[in-house]
Amino acid sequence: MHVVATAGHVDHGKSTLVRALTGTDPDRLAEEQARGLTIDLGFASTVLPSGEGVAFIDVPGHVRFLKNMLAGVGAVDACLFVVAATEAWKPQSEEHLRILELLGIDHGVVALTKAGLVDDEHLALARLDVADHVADSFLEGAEIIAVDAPTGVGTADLVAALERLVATTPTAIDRDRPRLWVDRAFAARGAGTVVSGTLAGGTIRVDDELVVLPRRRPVRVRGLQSLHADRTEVGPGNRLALNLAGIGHDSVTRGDVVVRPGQWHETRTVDASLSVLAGLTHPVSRRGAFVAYLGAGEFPVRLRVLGPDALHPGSTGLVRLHLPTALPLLPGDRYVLRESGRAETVGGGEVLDVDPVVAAARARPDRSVERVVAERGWVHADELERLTGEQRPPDTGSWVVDPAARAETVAAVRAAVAAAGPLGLDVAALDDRGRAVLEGLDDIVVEHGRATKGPVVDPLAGHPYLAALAAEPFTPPAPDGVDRDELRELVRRGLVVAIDGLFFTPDAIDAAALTVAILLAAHPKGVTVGQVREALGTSRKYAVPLLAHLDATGRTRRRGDLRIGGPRLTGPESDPSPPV
Ligand SMILES: Nc1nc2c(ncn2[C@@H]2O[C@H](COP(=O)(O)OP(=O)(O)OP(=O)(O)O)[C@@H](O)[C@H]2O)c(=O)[nH]1
Ligand SMILES: [Mg+2]
Repeated sequence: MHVVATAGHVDHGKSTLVRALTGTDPDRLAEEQARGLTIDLGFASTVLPSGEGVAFIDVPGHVRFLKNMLAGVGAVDACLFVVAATEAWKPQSEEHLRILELLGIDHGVVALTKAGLVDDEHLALARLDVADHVADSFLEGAEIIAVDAPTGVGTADLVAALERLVATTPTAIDRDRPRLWVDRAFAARGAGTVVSGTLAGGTIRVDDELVVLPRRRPVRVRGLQSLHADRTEVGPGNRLALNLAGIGHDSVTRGDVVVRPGQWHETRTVDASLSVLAGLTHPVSRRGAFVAYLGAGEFPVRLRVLGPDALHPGSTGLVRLHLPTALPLLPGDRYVLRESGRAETVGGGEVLDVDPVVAAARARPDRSVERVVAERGWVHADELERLTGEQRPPDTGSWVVDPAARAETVAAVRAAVAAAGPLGLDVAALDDRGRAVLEGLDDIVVEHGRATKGPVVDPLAGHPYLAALAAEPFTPPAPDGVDRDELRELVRRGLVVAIDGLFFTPDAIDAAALTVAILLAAHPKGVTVGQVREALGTSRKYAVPLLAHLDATGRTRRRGDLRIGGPRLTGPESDPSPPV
């Protein structure tokens, strides 16, 4: 289903057109019937020949009822823009177009009504006039269909244009986060409280436990209807009537919101963009009594311009809005701003931040999730979704953390572990963030609830050449097939010792030194290369360079053909030999 709102100046034929298209008179109030004037929103639907369902929200054109018009257009996909050929472009044609544009509606078709009351030349001029006025708006290039209700001329063309319109209008997105702004609430005989609205963001089912905001009244869905048919579930982008248990019809009103509990950040302060209408005759500053139209509601707001003191007509800036009650809002929600004192539409924009944490003097809101994270440093992933509508996987515990804030905590944890010394730091002494960071630190070991600095793990420690050397410590294999850079790095890190083009592990050299020490204990006058070679079970090819290395590192000394202990030789009882 697509939901299409009418728009246009008073008396231009919106309701007549809806009745012609659906067979239902959207003017349901007795007063509307008597005065031939739409006062409040009207609803009617039809199924197009293509099989697509279209629900119309018929809005009043009279400027006095503009707030009712605003309640109806907050969640629609597209518009049926009505201009009477007899009068052409009028003030509320302009105002409605601006409002739709501020609300981000970007699909529509234009009906040039009362075509039978003007001659062809006049009709052609009216068409040019309309095309002129919608240029540079979302309706630029939209189809303009001349219709005449009494004779039915043009109705079939309009139906065809509506089919093309709904075919090109994207269907509503299901984010599993349903939100229904209530545009009607009433008591239905035998059913109790019924609220209706245009559903966005997700599906609502019978028996769902929901909450009515801002009063936070828990309710249960007793039944639901769409297009007058009972349903067990209704998805986003549909008109929906909810029969609610748990609330009296006088406790819920237009502008209230029905949502799932726990899915929304309820806010009384938002940062938003504000595009000031070019036709305004004065700048917008904090002075003035403003009303914001959000969803189907009308809320008196206090406003502060962020940055400059005032925003000039035709410009776009940033504002902070203070609401009278907490509402379930998300970045991307659109609003229209009116000044109640002057009864004029000032402009409107997009919610950018539903929980500003930076002081107004410094706040520079935008839609970026990274900004929200950076301004907080640490934010729980589920909270971040409530604040932005976006899902980001947590990177530290259950948090999404700004890199700078994480680095700060990592440094603090490392310092605390270092200060705790060899006994280690009691992990319970860290806060949740510190513990979450600890889990990701490779250089810190947690045992029995205490964190200590762990051994430095060398990424090359598991290198296969090391294993090959360890298997044959005194007849070490040549480094065939070992990457030259890796070999150089193994040597640089001391994992491998290079001696005259041969490679040994440091353990092999220590073991050779120990073997020499043991031999010397039995032969205090000295040992020959042959004795050492035999003791190590190797050949001269390896024994000679090994002994040369022991000489060079002070563990043995040459005396003629013999080796005696050097100053650094460690004996079998691990007593250093006395210097000779
Ligand atoms: N001749 C002719 N009269 C029309 C046509 N469309 C509407 N009218 C008449 O114009 C008058 C106003 O029509 P509505 O449909 O009530 O106009 P509206 O735009 O809904 O008016 P508001 O809701 O008050 O803004 C009624 O008397 C209609 O009969 C048309 O195409 N041709
Ligand atoms: Mg009407």
